[in-house]
Amino acid sequence: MVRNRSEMGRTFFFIKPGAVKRQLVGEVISRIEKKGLKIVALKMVELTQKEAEELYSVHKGKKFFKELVNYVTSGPIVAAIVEGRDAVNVVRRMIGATDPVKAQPGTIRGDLGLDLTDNVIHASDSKENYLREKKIIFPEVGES
Ligand code: FUP
Repeated sequence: MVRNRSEMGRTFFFIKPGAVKRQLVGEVISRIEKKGLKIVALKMVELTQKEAEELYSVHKGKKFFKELVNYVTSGPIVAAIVEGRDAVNVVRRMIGATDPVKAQPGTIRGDLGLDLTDNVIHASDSKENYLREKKIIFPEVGES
């Protein structure tokens, strides 16, 4: 079905180091692809301390900030940009609540995680944050 271009959107997510170590990359990407979202960009990287601090800059100063930055820099992550109808909100609903204990079964965090910091996946929560976050990992991908 041809969709109105204005309904289309992009979002950014990354699979966290714990989930990469647990070999859940295929499972997570498969769920997102099966939903109908199209992968526009995909890469495995190790975040530098500076990149991690930029990604989580909204949490700077909070007591869990240092632990969070240490955790996301502890091993490779798999980051992606995906495209589809209302992508930001669709992916946020698919990942579920921040704390996997509270995330509904059927969501990525609800089904695949248990720990709050090691909560499987990060995804942008607004178009503004998508543009800010994707620039850190995918500076070569244009804004749209
Ligand atoms: P989310 O957008 O769902 O990833 O949630 P937040 O932006 O509120 O939190 C960012 C990350 O900080 C979460 F992935 C988990 C981590 N976190 C903690 O480790 N401890 C806390 O008390 C809150 C969040």
